[in-house]
Amino acid sequence: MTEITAPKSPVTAEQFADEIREQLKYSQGVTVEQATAADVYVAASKAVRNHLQDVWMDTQARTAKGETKTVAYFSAEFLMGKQLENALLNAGLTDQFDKAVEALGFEPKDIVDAEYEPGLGNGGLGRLAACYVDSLASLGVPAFGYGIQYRYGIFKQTFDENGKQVETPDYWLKNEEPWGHIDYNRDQKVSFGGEVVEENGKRVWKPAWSVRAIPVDYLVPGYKSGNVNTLRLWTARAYDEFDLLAFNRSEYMEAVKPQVAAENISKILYPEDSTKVGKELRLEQQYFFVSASLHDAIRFFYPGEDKPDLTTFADKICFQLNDTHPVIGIPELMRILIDEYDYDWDTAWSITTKAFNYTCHTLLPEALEVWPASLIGELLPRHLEIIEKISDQFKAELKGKGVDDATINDMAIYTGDAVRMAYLATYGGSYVNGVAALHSQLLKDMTLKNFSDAYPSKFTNVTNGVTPRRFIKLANPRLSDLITEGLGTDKWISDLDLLEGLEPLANDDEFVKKFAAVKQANKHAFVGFAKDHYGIDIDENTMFNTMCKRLHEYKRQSLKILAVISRYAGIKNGTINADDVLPRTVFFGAKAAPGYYLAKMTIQLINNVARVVNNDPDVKGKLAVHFLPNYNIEMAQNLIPATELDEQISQAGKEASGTGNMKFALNGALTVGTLDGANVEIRERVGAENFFLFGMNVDEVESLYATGYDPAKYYESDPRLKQAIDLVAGGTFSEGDRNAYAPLVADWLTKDWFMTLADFSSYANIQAQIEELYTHPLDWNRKALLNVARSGFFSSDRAIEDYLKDIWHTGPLA
Ligand code: B1H
Repeated sequence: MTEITAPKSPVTAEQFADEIREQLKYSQGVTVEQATAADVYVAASKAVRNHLQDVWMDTQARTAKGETKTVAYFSAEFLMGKQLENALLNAGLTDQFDKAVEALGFEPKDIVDAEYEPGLGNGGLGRLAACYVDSLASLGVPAFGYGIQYRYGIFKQTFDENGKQVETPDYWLKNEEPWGHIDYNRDQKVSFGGEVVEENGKRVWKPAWSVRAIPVDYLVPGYKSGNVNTLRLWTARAYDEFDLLAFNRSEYMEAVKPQVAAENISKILYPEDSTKVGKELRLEQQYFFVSASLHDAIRFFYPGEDKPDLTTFADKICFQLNDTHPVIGIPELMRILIDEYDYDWDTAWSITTKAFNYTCHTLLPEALEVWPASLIGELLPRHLEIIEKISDQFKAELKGKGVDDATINDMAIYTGDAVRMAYLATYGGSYVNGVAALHSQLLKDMTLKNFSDAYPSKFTNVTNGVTPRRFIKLANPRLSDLITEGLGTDKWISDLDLLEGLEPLANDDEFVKKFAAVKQANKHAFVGFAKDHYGIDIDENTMFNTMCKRLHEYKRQSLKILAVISRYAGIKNGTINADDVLPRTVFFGAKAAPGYYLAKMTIQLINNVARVVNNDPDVKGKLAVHFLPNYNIEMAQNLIPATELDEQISQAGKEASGTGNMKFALNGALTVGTLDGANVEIRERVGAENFFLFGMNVDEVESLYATGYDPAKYYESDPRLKQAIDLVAGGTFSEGDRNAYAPLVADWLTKDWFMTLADFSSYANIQAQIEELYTHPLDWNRKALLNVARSGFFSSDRAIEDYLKDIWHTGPLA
């Protein structure tokens, strides 16, 4: 038995400085005098890692005993953000670091900033995975994150001289990356292609090619928890086996093709958010990391055993499927159990269904992955056989439940030419959850209705959450200090419900003024950040109004920009009295999928509205618009604390949850939003009077679709809207070119699938209410403070507690 060892004893700043010097010398080979900030960053990171190492190994040893069920979070994306500052915080080394670095002659901030942000995710789904591994470690739960170490993360976004998005590759590993531990000795072989043959009455897969999956381990330190978990990201390498036959024929390029293909598997993150990709390489990626991870889990819990008793496997570990991307894991575990460990079908099925659970993150039908059977058959022929058998078994089971044939047909996992991954996940696992109350309800009522009717007890909800460590403590030190002062403790960092204790202080004008001063200081700091990073000048005495998230039609950046244009036009033509206008600075941050035509055109429009508005003396001091390039975690950490008004304006029923909405509320912004995703719960908790609600609800949207939606009607009936669209169509934002935005305008007027025009009036009307409140700073800040006090529920610690209780049925290590 491994004894539990105490975390390594804390160091002094002097010792920590010595450790950094040591790293500079032995790993960088530079003196302190020669060292750059980048050197010190690497050295300090390695020193911090060394401090975490004992606890990490101890956590693994305790985890491996298998006495407490482990959670494995399977996700194609982990959008971690910069590591150093977070590791320091969670390890309790921030003060020592600051002093040590200063003693070496550097600014702590410069060292932290020297880190290159890993962008191994698209947006909310990837960031959620990162918040969840942080909370699992902080709660002391034994857990692994399993995913892919892409060579290229989400693309870097810039804008060309016409305001169009330009994507450049994000080669984040170009310099030394001190966090990932590459472990060549824990590799796994992942095979593809070939055929299935019958041998001695058994189906035997004879793959055509294999790749080597090598784990790169990232330490996930819990916040002062004495636990360090593992995020294991796989990288693909070729085996150096050549196709000798081809080689002998001197077809060298042919011979090395499989090697090239192998390394491609982990080369790039697909930049599509909320749409299915349907590409062969994507399926290869999914199978690659899931197969390696399942084998890794078996090896971890049954080390060195040839014939382990895997009937207890699901008591040792459970696999959370982060959307459909890892769902191929279900037939893969079946294959492993049957083909590699000789279990019969029923035993394998019983283990598999116990081991898996599935989180759905969408309602958009186009986002639910459906793979062509021909593709699966070519790449994973044995899996296709298993999927067919699962599908047949499922049909029989439904028949036994008395489900009619038409419904059974609608529910088919395998349709004959396609495999529906969401259906496979729902049938093949124990629980299915949506990511906000409304979303989970809509899954049951619509997207997965037949499944919920047949298996009601499988369905549950876990409302998303965000980690207070990164998104309050690190992002907003001023607010953090004020919260600690108000509560008289900093325990809120790991128990966010304590924020409720701030509620009485909303009646204390002095405290509210301090809160307002924090916001003002954050705005001031952001003005500096924006000057440094983007070279722009911002007036800090304007309302900071932000919309940052992926660019998607359903999220309706169009609605925001049309309202901005309408405001601009109103000031210009005198329908709005310039003296009555509340000065605002509107920030956008958003990446569009490179192939998403209308989204990219929307970016171009916003940039050109910004160009026109910001250069027009008539609106100077009243309205400014900035599209900040390359929205990422670092920008979020700077922009969110400075924001006063947050936009969550998706069409009701389309945003599964949103997590930005939670980050803004927790940082004291007020929200203008629709009844969509987690907005519904945010509003319930912070109070309707502290939330700017507008627009149609889900039922209204549905009935408008049903009666036939005609966007042109709304264009004709609200002169503000008509004027805004006419300006776009008339070339105001394209130097007179009336064609520049024709596709966008045509879409608004004839299709407008997400009903931007229908919600415009309601959205424009609520602005008066927003501005009226803003002219009473004490009232505004009181409401903002109540948003903070009442948003503790949106901690990812609470979300993980929900998963533990309702889905995983496990808890912290003993
Ligand atoms: C979310 C995705 C997503 N939902 C496909 N679905 C992807 C789908 O690479 N792909 O193919 C990538 C991502 N992402 C988001 O998940 C939802 O839109 C948000 O509402 C939600 O807050 C977030 C986390 O649950």
